[in-house]
Amino acid sequence: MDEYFKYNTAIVRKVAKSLPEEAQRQSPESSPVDWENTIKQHDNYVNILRNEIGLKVVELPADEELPDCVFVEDVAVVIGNKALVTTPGHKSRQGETDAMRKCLHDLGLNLTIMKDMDSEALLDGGDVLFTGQEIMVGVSSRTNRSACAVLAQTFPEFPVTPIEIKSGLHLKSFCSLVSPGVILLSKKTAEIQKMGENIKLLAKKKYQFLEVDDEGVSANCLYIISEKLGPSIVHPPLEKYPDSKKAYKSLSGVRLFSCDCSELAKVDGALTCCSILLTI
Ligand code: CIR
Repeated sequence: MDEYFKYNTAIVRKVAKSLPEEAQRQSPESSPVDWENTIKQHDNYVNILRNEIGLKVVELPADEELPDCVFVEDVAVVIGNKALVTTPGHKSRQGETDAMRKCLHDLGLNLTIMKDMDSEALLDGGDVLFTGQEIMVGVSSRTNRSACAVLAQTFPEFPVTPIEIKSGLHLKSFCSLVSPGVILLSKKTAEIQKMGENIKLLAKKKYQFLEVDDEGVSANCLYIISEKLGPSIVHPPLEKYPDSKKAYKSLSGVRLFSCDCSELAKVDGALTCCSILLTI
């Protein structure tokens, strides 16, 4: 199972200058995104992937017409040498796929384009939790059941398990993989707990669940096995999340990297959103 997480390349995309303004326009009540700090935090994220963990980083330029383009995770699902370019669930994000499609093609991945398979299918990669044995898919305001069928056709070697998302943006807004076979789950609210129970109930493979009584974002992390370091986890700063701190520290033989993504979190971004990890 480990082989699916032995990453050597990360695709990231620069933050568009239009992001803070667009975020403010869409939700004037939310706290404003600080542009300078966003860039600093994103640079640090890229630095951890490249210089600490030792991945090759392919950095796509921003497109000012696409304010959310930094969230590359949503536009492709990659497992091994196969890539599915999604049709993101929000219209404003669908233009982001062009650059990703070209990039994945240039890197030599075996491409499937979702809209060519089913024009009704909608999928944000933030709704996809690949465990190495199974593909869990959040059926959310961004992702529909047709997308589950396309995933099953594209990756027939893995069972696809739909999970209803009733609160928050995506499946990975409250959970992620912390090592093969171990899923970290927030249980902060009754709605989140219910979704977590569904994951446990519907999972087709056996997992260990680490449950934390912290915000969903604390459970969103990157699990990477690199040639340079072996297993590493990039997680949010844990001062505010004592339960998650305990959970991450309980994992043995893993290097932990704290990475602050608080500016992008104001627009529902988490750590997994900002990269696509490749084993090729
Ligand atoms: C959106 O609403 O699409 C963006 N503001 C946030 C996307 C975050 N992506 C992710 O969690 N995978």
